[in-house]
Amino acid sequence: MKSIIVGTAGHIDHGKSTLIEALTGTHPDRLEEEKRRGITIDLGFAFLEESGVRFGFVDVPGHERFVKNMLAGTSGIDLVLLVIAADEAIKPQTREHFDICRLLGVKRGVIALTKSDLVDADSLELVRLEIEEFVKGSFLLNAPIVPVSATTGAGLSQLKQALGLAAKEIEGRETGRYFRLPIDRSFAIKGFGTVVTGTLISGHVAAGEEVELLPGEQILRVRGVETAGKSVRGAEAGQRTAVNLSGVEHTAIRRGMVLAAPGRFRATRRADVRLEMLPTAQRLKHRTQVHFHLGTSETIGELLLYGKSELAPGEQAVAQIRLRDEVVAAHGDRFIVRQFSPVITIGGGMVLDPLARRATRKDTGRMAFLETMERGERAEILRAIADRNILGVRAEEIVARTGWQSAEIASAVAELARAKAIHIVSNDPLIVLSDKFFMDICAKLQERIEKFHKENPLLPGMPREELRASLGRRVRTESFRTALEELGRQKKLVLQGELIKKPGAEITLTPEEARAKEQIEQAFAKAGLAVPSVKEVLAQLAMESRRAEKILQILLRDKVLVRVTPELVFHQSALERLPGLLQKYKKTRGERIGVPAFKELTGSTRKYAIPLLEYLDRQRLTRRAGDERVIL
Ligand SMILES: Nc1nc2c(ncn2[C@@H]2O[C@H](COP(=O)(O)OP(=O)(O)O)[C@@H](O)[C@H]2O)c(=O)[nH]1
Ligand SMILES: [Mg+2]
Repeated sequence: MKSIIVGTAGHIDHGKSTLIEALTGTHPDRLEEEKRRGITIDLGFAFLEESGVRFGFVDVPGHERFVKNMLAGTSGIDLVLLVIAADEAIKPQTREHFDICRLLGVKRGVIALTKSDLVDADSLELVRLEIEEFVKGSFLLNAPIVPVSATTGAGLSQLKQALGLAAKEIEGRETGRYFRLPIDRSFAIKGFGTVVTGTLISGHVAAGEEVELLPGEQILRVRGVETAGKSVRGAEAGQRTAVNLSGVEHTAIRRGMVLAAPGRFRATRRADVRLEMLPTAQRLKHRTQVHFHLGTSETIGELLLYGKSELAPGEQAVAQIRLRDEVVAAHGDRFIVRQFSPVITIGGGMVLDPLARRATRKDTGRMAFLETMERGERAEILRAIADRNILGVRAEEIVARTGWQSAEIASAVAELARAKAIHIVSNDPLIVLSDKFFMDICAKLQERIEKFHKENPLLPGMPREELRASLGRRVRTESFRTALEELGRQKKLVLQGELIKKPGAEITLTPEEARAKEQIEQAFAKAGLAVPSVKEVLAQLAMESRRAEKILQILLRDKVLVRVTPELVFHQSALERLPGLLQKYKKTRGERIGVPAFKELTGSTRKYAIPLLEYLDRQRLTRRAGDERVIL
């Protein structure tokens, strides 16, 4: 069954609350003060099943002092029931409520011409004409105008029929979207604990699920769900919903907060918006303070105009709103702005970027970006987001900016990756990087390697970590890794374990260096196991020590020489003899060998015997056992 939220609208005393009671049997005024004074102050609720539709009614106050409560109720509605008393016709809050519905993007409505029992047929016809003129060119252009009387019951069945027909034409909400419930009430029920209510504007919620309370990012568990006063397993978009929560005091939750699917929405103090001024508003200057209403929340904000000093009545512009308090805003959300003082509705609009950056003159790409956010296809939007994020964009940021589902993100990512407009630098979690930043990284990596070879002709390549560090923090490790792999695949760089080098980069020695290399090798080869110190060998070369040290490094890297201790280096041919000697010893004299026997076997002194035995232990050719070694 379809669920539709109907909001009343209209001037005070035009019969909104009475009409809701006549339609549903429930009088929506619930506060003591409302009953005493006979006026609606806050939102009231009632339910009706009619023509195969579940209607949830939100009755709003008509009094000009309580428009802010009206706004909290109207933000989630599918259909407006505009109430106009036949004996009074159009009054100030008829206009203001109508403007608000238009600015909030309400698409359909039914007009009830109430108190029809108080006027004659000619007057009724006159008011009808006045109303037709009033709604000309608006979303209510073809809305049915139904004369009714709550007193006599006249017209009520026609009104129900008109509501049923309008409901059929309303597109069902997408229940597959992320759950979001802007909260309008929070209270405690004995034996149940905290209950919050609101209009479920997207997705669905069920008992047992985890939800996030925003602002504040608190994760809570749903104990139970009610709609239309009945306990249900779950509720979906388009239903008035009460949620019983555990783990939170009802006093910690206020109207304006939001229950949402965990991790999908973010609270913000700054948003870029499309702003529309009412024709009746005054000129709006850059940096004007306003009251800002979005969802059920209300706060104070400052409007910054981009490239304009003021906005004329009836004009539209892209602007930034800076808020005093955090609100939960998503792409496409509607909002209302009211003049700071006296408080009247002056305009409204739509959120384009809920996570807007601080407005700066330097940011020349912002207008084009917001244009894309407003009108672009998904892939264009994702590309625009990626192009403004040098670090790359994570999936959760895409969701917070756009509200897209995983499959929608995946298809936009796939399309852009195929076109090489973005690169997927990590799959889990998903991180994408714009091609322009990716290419920058590739160019930098090649440049750094080029420079490294130039400055270090005797080193085979640059250690990976050193290369990573040279890029700084503006490059994610994931981006570095992906760019490096790509350059490797394209054979622009060679990845050799922990070393990165240019293809064909060979260490070229000058004749002098080649001679030095030969000398070093010979010195160790001749020495056998009684090697001289490294210092001594290098000192004999006619070359400064830094360069000589590098040549030694080449010999060590090529495993011509082997470093046994920091001070002791042996020629590989000398060490190669040891396993054979040990095996022979084992055969003739047993598997155990002491230090003196080892000295004798190898013809070395104690100075060398101990480091060599430790080296053999490390090589697992021997194992220490007390003062002796076991030959393995
Ligand atoms: N004669 C007559 N009076 C009505 C009708 N509907 C409402 N009223 C009266 O108008 C007054 C205001 O109604 P109410 O529903 O509180 O108006 P609201 O402020 O728009 O909610 C009350 O005294 C109602 O009894 C109607 O159809 N006929
Ligand atoms: Mg009322």
